[in-house]
Amino acid sequence: MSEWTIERTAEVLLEAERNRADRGPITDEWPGLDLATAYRAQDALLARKKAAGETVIGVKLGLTSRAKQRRMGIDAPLTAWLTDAMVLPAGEAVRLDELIHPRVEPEIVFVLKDRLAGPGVTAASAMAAVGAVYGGFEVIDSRYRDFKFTLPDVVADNASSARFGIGPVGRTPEGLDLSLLGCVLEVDGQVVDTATGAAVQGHPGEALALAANSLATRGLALEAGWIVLTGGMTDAVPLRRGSSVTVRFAGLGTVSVAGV
Ligand code: 0L1
Ligand code: MG
Repeated sequence: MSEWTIERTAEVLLEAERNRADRGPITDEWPGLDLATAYRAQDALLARKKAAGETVIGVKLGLTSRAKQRRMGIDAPLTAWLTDAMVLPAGEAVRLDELIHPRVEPEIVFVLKDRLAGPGVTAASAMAAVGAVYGGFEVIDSRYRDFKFTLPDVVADNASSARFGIGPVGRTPEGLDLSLLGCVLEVDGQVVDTATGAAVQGHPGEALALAANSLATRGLALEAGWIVLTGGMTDAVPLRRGSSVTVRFAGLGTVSVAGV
């Protein structure tokens, strides 16, 4: 077995994604995988996706809510990349044979009208760069068995990214109190969870500022036109064949995703 490196980590995780084969945490085999190295592995994974034709269209935050942090046993947020291959057009079902063990979570989504570069970005300056706010969902699909990982593991795995969808209603942030923006999460018509935007770092604008400031430490910025998923508002629910997950947002419409 060859030595663990950044490039090998990226290749192993990409292969797990392509083959729909979960695995144990990389840190079990490479305790030296620290957070900074994991972000370099995430970038190496992105470079492979770009070489295969994918385009970066934004950024996602993960583990920004207490519900998510508690479930995953990790108390720090993280950032990862969104590419065009992850977009699930409205009404399109998720093919479960393309994924390992998908779970769905509600997200408050921003589309940026301006470039946003840290350091020193505050929630207020972050929100000034937002062109539109949407309700949406993320389908996560960790490449680690049973979603068991440490922070560096999940960072290297591009924060379990798989698919995401955006709802039908985009509104400018002016006049919206995002901390009070409610969502109701349903599985096959049954309510399973609820949250408000305050679940996401107190206000989703704080999550956006966190993304800009965190990218700045790597010499990167959020670009105008990019999509930002601010992080699961509730725990994620499994997506099963023949089943559908719906999120109803206050003032931002309803999004649904089915598993086939
Ligand atoms: O939005 C999120 O909190 C996604 C977190 C990604 C890690 C995971 O839950 O697998
Ligand atoms: Mg998410």
